[in-house]
Amino acid sequence: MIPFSIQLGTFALSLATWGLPFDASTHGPAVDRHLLLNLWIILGLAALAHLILLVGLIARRRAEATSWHVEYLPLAALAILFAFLTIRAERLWAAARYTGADLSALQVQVVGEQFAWYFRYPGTDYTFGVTKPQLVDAGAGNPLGIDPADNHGADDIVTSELVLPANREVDLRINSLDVIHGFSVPEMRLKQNAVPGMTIHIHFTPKVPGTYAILCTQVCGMGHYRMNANLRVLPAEKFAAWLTAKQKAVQR
Ligand SMILES: [Cu+2]
Repeated sequence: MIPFSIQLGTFALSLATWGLPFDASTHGPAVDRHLLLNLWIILGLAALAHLILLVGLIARRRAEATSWHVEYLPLAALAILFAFLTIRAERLWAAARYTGADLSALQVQVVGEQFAWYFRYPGTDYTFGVTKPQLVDAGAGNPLGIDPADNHGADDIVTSELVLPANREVDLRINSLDVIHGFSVPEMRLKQNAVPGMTIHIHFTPKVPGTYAILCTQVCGMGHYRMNANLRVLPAEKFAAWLTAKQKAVQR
């Protein structure tokens, strides 16, 4: 009974004080529905398991040979239930990653580095310039190692805050310069590891303008606690003005 009381107490406390963070993305409601479905099913199963245990203790039946279906039928039912939950979750995961973004989506590169986030926009040519690890030099103003010999890189915009327009799909390509970092924006229901040597795409549509915290969710070193940045979602016209100002600054 004590473990069950702790579970029930934790659940009540989480409902009363924590809840899910505010949702500012278009795919968020589906993710939230799935999370809560998981929570209710697990809570129901935990309650059922404890009830069976309690009835067993009170009845104090003599041990007798049980037939196979008493053990295997509940196990089969659980296997089917968890397969259903897994497939449902996999569909949500795939919708943001494997199906690919719309061709009109805004392209932004997200790069994690001990202990900062950098964001790169492809500029007026809509093409990212080539980067080379040996050119990475944050002190000289080239934290991502953009190759000056490649013309596509000349108009690339690199920022330390992620600025996005509301109600337009965004295709993020996430990678890391050193160790594994975790790119996470709770209000956008986004969480994706940044893995060195890999470019991982994730696409979503922010819907509510505002400022949101970007966190690193992988313990990536001594400075992990201060590895954060801001996501600023702007109305379309304000975002266009911001981007134009940034482009002018790069061309100067
Ligand atoms: Cu990190």
